[in-house]
Amino acid sequence: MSKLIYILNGPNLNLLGKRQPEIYGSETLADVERDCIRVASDLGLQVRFLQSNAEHQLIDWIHEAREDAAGIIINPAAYTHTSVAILDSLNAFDNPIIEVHISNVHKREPFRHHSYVSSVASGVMAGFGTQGYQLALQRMAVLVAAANK
Ligand code: CA2
Repeated sequence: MSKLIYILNGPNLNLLGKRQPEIYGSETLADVERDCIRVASDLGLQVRFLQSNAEHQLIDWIHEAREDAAGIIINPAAYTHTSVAILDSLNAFDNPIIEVHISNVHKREPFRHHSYVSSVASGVMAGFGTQGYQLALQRMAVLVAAANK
């Protein structure tokens, strides 16, 4: 049976493709979800693709992932830089975690340079646009296969 990967998206990412295309590109979150489902299926993975503007909802999904996910790919958006609560919930997840940022956060304002999530992530994608999600899935497939050897 194919392994399930949670792809979690934080606040305001529902606006993707609708505002600030110079930073985040013109693809909508629905486009990103469609691409992820296609790439995951080629890799023999299944995805549950979710977005919320609420910190508690993201935490509840991370807890849910403890029961049934082989990995988490997360773009915590602004919570990246603020949320010890999301870090704590990810610390309770035993399988691989990959952090994704569409923009290159290191080229932006200093407050975006620190991530609470990076300390628990196997890897971090930043600045690859929405393609970063597909690249993260490719890496996740390798990590999941290695964990099952
Ligand atoms: O580059 C990323 O993926 C970010 O996680 C995006 C967050 C930002 O706070 C992080 O520093 C970097 C912002 C997500 C908001 O997304 C929007 C998309 C289109 C229009 C407005 C907001």
